[in-house]
Amino acid sequence: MRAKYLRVFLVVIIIALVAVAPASAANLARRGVVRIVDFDYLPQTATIHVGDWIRWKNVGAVAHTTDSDDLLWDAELDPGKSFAFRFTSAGTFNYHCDFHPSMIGSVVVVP
Ligand SMILES: [Cu+2]
Repeated sequence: MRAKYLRVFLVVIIIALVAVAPASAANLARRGVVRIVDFDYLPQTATIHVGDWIRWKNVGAVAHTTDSDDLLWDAELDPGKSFAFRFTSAGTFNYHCDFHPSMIGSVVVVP
């Protein structure tokens, strides 16, 4: 009798895990964060999926920008500020800081 309940319990657990796992993976893929630390984008290359967002957060002490090389987005970020952009097509999207030409980064968007 006890073994039967254990089997039922295990089946319920397995069904629950199968149902929940894909949803959790999808939620995790929905956004990426690039921290701007004087004077770098971290990570310098961020990889996400089509439809995901990237949020740039300036955690440094001076103002920076995130400017798409292809003019897709353009944001100035004072210390403590953030900006998010949604990528709706696959490809590699390079960007830079208008104030500091040595600061460059890229977002790789995969299908
Ligand atoms: Cu900068």
